[in-house]
Formats: sequence, structure tokens, C-alpha cells
Amino acid sequence: MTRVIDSHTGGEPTRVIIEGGPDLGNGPLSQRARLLEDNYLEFCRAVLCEPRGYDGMVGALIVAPINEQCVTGVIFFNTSKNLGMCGHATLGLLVTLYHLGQISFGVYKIETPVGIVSAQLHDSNSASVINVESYRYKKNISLQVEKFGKVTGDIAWGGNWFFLVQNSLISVQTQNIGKLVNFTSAIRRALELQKITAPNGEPIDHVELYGKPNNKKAHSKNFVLCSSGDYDRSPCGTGCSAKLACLAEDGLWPENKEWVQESIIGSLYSTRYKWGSGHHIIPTITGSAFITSEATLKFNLLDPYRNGISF
Ligand code: PYC
Repeated sequence: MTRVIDSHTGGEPTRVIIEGGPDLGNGPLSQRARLLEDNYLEFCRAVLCEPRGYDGMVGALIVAPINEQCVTGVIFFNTSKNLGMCGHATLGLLVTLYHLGQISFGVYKIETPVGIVSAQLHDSNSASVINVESYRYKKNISLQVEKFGKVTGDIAWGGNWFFLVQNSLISVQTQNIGKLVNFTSAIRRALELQKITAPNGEPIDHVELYGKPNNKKAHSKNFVLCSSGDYDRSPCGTGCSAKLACLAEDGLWPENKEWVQESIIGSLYSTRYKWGSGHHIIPTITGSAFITSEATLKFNLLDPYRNGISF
């Protein structure tokens, strides 16, 4: 029996598995995450894919932490692979743990495969996460993108790897979502074909575009293509972290000053950073999350789509 609690953070869904996930042992979280992706991808896809979910959804498997100071360990995944960290899903996880009566308002440490993050639950629906140290790896990388021509951007780490495009050829506005998906997917293919990777050969599997905000409180509006191939409805916590790292490195935004990021659907995160070690920053992302359902997933052997729809 697999029991889940669904929430959304700024429109982006998180499905927390509270019972019935695979037993990954008690090794380091990075090892357990590898095991999940290598041996249980079918389970992950069954939980998140249509007809139960869709590619935009992120799963959060609760696991025992190694570090005893952590309230929980968690492995994030989407319909195609694991995520290192996930900002929106960490906010969703906090609200879910509160809903379950497992935490109250306050500050907690959470262990993820890419490090320990701190998080604060402010009230039943609002929370902050102090993300892993984030940094820009390379500036002004140009690539030839099929049908679009030359595109230039920065490569940065915010808990996942991002290619942040400086000037989007397509205006970052809701009515262009289809075109933005095509453009960013073509950029990701170009990164792959031109073998442009992160320092240890990791794929750069998130692409982020920027434009003028519609909301007067916001400094920018973004569009983020996720590694699942779908786009983030929220302003993307790890994407904001990567963006802040670039702004900080270019001297364009000072430490501790609020940067409000608007998402492609208009939801907002309040963000800020402090300098960490070397050229790394420590970002804080604040947003709101709401529980949408509690469910027991059924995997009927007679159901041809019990493991999700795949083409
Ligand atoms: O909020 O970090 C995030 C995120 C990554 C992918 C989807 N959301």
C-alpha cells in the first residue's frame, strides 16, 4: 500500500510518499538516491506519471536521515530521474509534516542527497528553506541551437544544474508557454550534443529564462524547464539559488537584500542570499505551500496503465 500526501507550492505539485516506498537500506543518502533511480524508476514513474500525475509533478520519498540532527531525510525525484535538491518540494514537505502533526512551527534540518539544508516553518502554509551552497560555474557560454541560432548563458549550481539564458528570444509570458518549452528543450538538446556539462560530466538538465515581471513586487519573471521535460509552475527554488549566485558573482545584487522572483504562472518567492565559502552563496527561499489531497495509490494488476503511461 502506497500512501501519499499532495501539496503545491506556488502552483508546482509535490507528492510526498509517507508509506509504501521502497526500502533503500541505511547507506549515505546519495547512495540510496542512486539505488532509487537505478532499481525503482518504474515505481517512481508509477507514482508520478499519468494517469495518477503528470510530468510536472515532483515526488518526495521520506527516508531515515544519517545525521541525527535532521528531522528527516528525503529523496526528490520526477518522472525521469532524481533531483539533487528541490526548493518547492522542501517547502511542500514542511507543510506536509506539519499537516501530519510531525513538526510544529520552527527551524529544522533536512538531509538530502546533495547535503543538509535548514528550513523554517513560519505558519501552516508558509516556509523558508536555506538551500545548499550555490555558485556559478561558467559565464557566457555560447551554443548553436537548432532552429534558434546562437544562445548565450551561464552555468550555475543551485542544488541542480542550470543553464541560465541571458536574453530570451521568446518573451517570458504565460501565453508563450508552449514556445518556451520548445525553445528551452532545444537548448537542452544543444547542451547535450555539444557536450557542455557540469564539472564532473553531469548533464545540465534545467534551463532557465528571464523576463520582465508582471507583478510590481517582483524583480524578474522566469521560466524553468525541468529535467522531466515539463516546466516549473513555481519560481523554482534551486533555479532562484542559481540565479542569485550569478547576480552575486556579477555584483548586481547585494547580500541580504530581498529579490522577488515571479514564476511563469505569476506565483512569487521572496529570496535573498549570504556569502558562503569562496565564491559560493547561501540562498534563502520563502514561499507558500498548500495541501491538496491525501491518497492511497492503487496498482491493480488488471490495469494496463498501473505503472504509468509511457511512449
Ligand atoms: O523548486 O527547486 C525547485 C524545483 C526543481 C524542479 C522543480 N522545482
